[in-house]
Amino acid sequence: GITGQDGSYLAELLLEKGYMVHGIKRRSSLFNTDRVDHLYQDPHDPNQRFKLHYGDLTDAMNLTRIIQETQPDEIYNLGAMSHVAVSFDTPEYVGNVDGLGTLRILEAVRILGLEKKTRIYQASTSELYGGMSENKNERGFYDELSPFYPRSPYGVAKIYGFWITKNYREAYNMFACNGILFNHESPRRGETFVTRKITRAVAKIALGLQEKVFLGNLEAKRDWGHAKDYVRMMWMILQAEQPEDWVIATGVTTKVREFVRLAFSEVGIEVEFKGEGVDEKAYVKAIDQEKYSEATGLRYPKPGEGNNEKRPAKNGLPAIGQEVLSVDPSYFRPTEVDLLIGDPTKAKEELGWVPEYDLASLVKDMMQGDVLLMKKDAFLLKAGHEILKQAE
Ligand code: NAP
Ligand code: F7E
Repeated sequence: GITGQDGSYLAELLLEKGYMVHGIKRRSSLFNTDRVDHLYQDPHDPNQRFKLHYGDLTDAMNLTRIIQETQPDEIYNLGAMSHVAVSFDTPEYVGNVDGLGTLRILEAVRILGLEKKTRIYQASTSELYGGMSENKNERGFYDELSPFYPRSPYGVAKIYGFWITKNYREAYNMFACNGILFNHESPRRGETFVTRKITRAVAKIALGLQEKVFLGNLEAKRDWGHAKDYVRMMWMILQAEQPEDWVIATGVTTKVREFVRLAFSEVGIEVEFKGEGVDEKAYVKAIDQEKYSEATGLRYPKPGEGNNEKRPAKNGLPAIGQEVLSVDPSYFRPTEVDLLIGDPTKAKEELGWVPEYDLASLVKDMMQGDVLLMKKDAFLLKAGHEILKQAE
């Protein structure tokens, strides 16, 4: 999973700590290493400390060979088809990669006789809880003892990964741990997860590159942290004295609707929501011109100069009254996880984990990243070039 969001941050962290990092990338018809290209090292460099191998979690022989060749001290299994909604479309594949893929790594380590040498981190997930309210602890959170009730093929596959990791720890005395991580985001988050979809769209709307965004369930609540904080904890889990399972979360839960509001606010745009259910929409209520200019580098026209009037905003700056969000039921899931909130007390008290980001600083970081990214598009368009139409 080195080419993914977490894999890229973890690779940076391990390199900083002096590790030799081996990662597995999948063969793809396009380059798929954008997130780690800045870490690339020439294989002819005698001091190479970052190396990518072709492989796949569905290929046991390939995994076994790579583990044999590299003899790792630590394995972080971050590889997965990680999109919950897509898992309803590709359930068998998800079972194979996210479930059996975990077994393939554990079994390879065992077959190669590396049980005592190699520590294993398994990327488990808050999706295991399924948001069942009766399963929260007495303080209203999910913790390491809360029962599981997965609500998607992704969650069901990951529960196999969780239990097979625990089983290999108990059966073969392996240092194999689950990190039960709640949602974590960043400027490198996959573009179709809700936070990144929002920050990309809001940046485009602010720059006049897009008129509105369509989302699904605005009522869903998630416990969102920053991926940088969470990969640090992955490393700490493998440095612990005993192999155990750990919940990593912020302990704060927020609705998707509120995330939208916060993202717009970062570029000085106040939005108001009107209507209910599938008819709910968001409109621009006010624009703080100073904040807008500071965030986008564009001057917002004064009243009377045109842009403050209600008008179709296509390829123009956002206007007061502009409809910037609609609900599209095609983004609803067959079964939804309504609310997630985690209790990271064990991680904080026993491993001394202290997250650096809260929700406000996470949204700021993501918005800054996406405004910068979309400004490149605006620049290209202005110069007469085409820009990619990447949306879902
Ligand atoms: P991500 O950005 O989707 O990255 C997933 C990684 O897995 C990518 O490198 C991907 O490769 C790789 N992968 C997918 N299928 C594979 C296969 N068949 N064989 C080998 N590699 C494969 O996910 P993330 O957000 O970094 O999350 C990392 C892990 O934590 C995942 O296991 C995820 O399920 C889990 N998790 C994530 C969160 C979260 O909020 N981010 C929370 C809890 C748990 P490509 O780049 O080629 O697609
Ligand atoms: O959805 C709602 C959606 O896709 C969050 C993965 O990293 O975290 C992630 O799974 C919520 C859901 O993440 C849209 O219905 C509304 O309630 O960003 P998401 P997720 O499903 O929580 C867990 C912990 C993982 O382990 C996973 O790997 O937002 N939502 N409208 C939407 N979601 C998406 N994607 N797109 C929408 O338009």
